[in-house]
Amino acid sequence: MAEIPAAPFPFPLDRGTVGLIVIDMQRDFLEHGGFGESLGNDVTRLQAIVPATARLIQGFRAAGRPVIHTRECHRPDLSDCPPAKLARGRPGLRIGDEGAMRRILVKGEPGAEIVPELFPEPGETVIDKPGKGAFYATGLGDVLSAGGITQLVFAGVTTEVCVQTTMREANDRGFECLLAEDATESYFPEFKRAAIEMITAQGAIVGWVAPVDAVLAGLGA
Ligand code: C5J
Repeated sequence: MAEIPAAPFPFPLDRGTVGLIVIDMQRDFLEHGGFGESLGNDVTRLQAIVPATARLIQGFRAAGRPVIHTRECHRPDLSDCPPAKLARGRPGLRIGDEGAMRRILVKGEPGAEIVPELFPEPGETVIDKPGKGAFYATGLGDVLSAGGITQLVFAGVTTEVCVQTTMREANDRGFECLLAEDATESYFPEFKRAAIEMITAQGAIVGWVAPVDAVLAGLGA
């Protein structure tokens, strides 16, 4: 056990049961010309966390702890995309439509893939998720229990949508959750700030927040 400096109070990192979950670091959200940018977002904000996220991933690999990646994407026939989700967004730029990186958020298309800098290594789990939360309609819960994981460090995008939703799902399932604050980002700085406040309020009501360096030091990486 290593106690790492965190907000709202130190996090008791268990090197034997902790895993890393990297949420939706996909080309369509991060790269110029992708879905995120086509909606008017500044993707450079998200690109800026790639180096810190890469260091975090390397630290978990070096410590021999699991790295789990997620991708928000749907089957080509969109049968796993509820009509209420499909109808959202800008007409012509919706899930399944043809975008600059082929069909938007469809499994197997270039835009749905993880950015090359953070690409999963062979043997690492990749969870394709139809929702914002990574537990909904996926095998994530089974993967974590099979791996004996009880603590999750979170990285990825966007802080207030898929990261926070998954953190809340994990918290409700009994996992101790810590968000790596410089390895997560939002298109909206005020939303990231607010999400971190929501997560850590009331004595870590959803979980803890700490910088990547503190997590790496705790891992002994
Ligand atoms: C969004 C995500 N924002 N990964 N997806 O639609 O946060």
